[in-house]
Amino acid sequence: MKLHWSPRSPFVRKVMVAAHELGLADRITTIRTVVAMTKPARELLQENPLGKIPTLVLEDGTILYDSQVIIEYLESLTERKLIPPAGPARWQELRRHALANGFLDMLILWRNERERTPASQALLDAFRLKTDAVLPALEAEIGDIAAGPVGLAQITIAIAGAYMDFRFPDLGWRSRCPKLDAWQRGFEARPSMQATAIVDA
Ligand SMILES: N[C@@H](CCC(=O)N[C@@H](CS)C(=O)NCC(=O)O)C(=O)O
Repeated sequence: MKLHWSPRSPFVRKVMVAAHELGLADRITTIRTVVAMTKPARELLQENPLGKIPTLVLEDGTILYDSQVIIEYLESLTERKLIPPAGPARWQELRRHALANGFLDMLILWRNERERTPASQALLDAFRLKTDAVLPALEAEIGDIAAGPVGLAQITIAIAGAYMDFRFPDLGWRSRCPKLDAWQRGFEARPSMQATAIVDA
């Protein structure tokens, strides 16, 4: 299978970390695809009309996006699960994933906005206010989250943490969230994270 990929994309990294955790990384061929919200990649639009990466192309031509759908597909190829199949644990995992994933979406919008001239101060303020709500929420929950197996939520939280280090060092999230910081350090030592480090290339 082929994955539209970039070394800087946190959502691509999320998929690749999941693929490593599931033991499937060597079945994925990466295709370097350059995307930007202001410059849609025209060739990619034919496979994913949203023009976003990650986009996965299967051997039979089936196309899958977005990152959660791709991860659920990868999961279907293995016994190992990243999302509990049923019950309260499933809803908890999906809700925690939605928190981290929505946060990541917002960080990307924030980065775009702060590079725009003139930026909307109302949007910048709203992004900061939401970040000031999300970080304590993650800090409060990380103990319970860490007590469970590695899954979709843990992977996405770690990707959001690494993305903040990469694009928002000024947020100082690690000193604001000591429990999250300690957990992140442990998670970053996993081979799946080591094999997928973000490269600014
Ligand atoms: N919800 C999507 C988000 C993917 C996304 O935002 N990807 C960014 C790169 S990290 C992208 O392709 N941006 C180009 C664009 O929005 O036009 C997912 O989970 O896969």
